[in-house]
Amino acid sequence: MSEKIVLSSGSLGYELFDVETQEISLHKSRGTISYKGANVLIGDAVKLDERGFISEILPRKNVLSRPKLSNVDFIFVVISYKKPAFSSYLLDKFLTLINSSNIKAKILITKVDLASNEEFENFKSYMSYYEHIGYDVYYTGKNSTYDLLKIKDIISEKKVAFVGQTGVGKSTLLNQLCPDFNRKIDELYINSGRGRHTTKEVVLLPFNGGFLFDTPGFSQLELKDFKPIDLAAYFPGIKEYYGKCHFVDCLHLPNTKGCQIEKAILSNMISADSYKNYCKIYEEVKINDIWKKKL
Ligand SMILES: Nc1nc2c(ncn2[C@@H]2O[C@H](COP(=O)(O)OP(=O)(O)OP(=O)(O)O)[C@@H](O)[C@H]2O)c(=O)[nH]1
Ligand SMILES: [Mg+2]
Ligand SMILES: [Zn+2]
Repeated sequence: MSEKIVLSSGSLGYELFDVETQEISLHKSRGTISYKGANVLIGDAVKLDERGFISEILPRKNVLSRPKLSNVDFIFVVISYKKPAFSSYLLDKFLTLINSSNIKAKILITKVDLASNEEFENFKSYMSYYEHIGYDVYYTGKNSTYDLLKIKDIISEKKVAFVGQTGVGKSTLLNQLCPDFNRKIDELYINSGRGRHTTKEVVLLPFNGGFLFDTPGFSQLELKDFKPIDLAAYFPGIKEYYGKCHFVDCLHLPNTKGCQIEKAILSNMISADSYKNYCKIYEEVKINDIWKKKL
């Protein structure tokens, strides 16, 4: 029997896509099946038994822990220029999480139509730092195609996930790429500080010989399983210096003797903004770690 890819999950079972016939069908799993401790994930390749039950999860190429999905070729971290306001802190945090899963990330800035020409030019030059440290940056917005065609080109025949804060326009972008997706989109609601998610579950959409993941946005992102000492190994721009400081247990905090990071900031190789984010996220990870040890 040919391989099937898990597109979505619901009360009736899993929607599976047959790679050979391109047909979609609904199947349940026989009992609880798992691979390396995780049950069926959207993106998994699975096998069916003779009665049509999912009986095996094939080895995964990778897994992203939040949102939970598997087997991506790369991930677009989606951040809006405005509404919600661009935050390099969130961007750095998300890139760190993806780097720790050993998945390639690209950056996608939405809603650039809300910037004046001058603001857009300034913003692009701010984002050139991220290009400099190895991330491709793409722009989209309403009323113009911006980088939409380039995006269409690089996602063809690939498995690509769009992840990011709620309301940044992930589902809108998927509809721009393919109106037939008919993804539900909504205004961003802020009720007592918490965003309301329009997309509720991870789904995989077949597209141009590949697949696209639409994912629910988050309102808060925690790096739960990180050790403070390891943060630098995954942090964008800083990871390249990991292990190069004078002391092997260097935490790269301000005024640390022999720290290469400080030197790199002085020579503009690491941005001061990103370093501020590193210090802030370091404190969060440290507090999380202390709580974990107490539990
Ligand atoms: N001006 C402008 N508005 C946009 C753009 N993209 C999306 N929006 C608006 O932003 C709001 C949220 O869009 P969604 O596509 O639902 O956002 P999402 O990221 O899928 O949100 P969740 O599903 O909750 O994670 C909607 O009102 C969209 O019309 C854009 O490029 N420019
Ligand atoms: Mg959505
Ligand atoms: Zn250091």
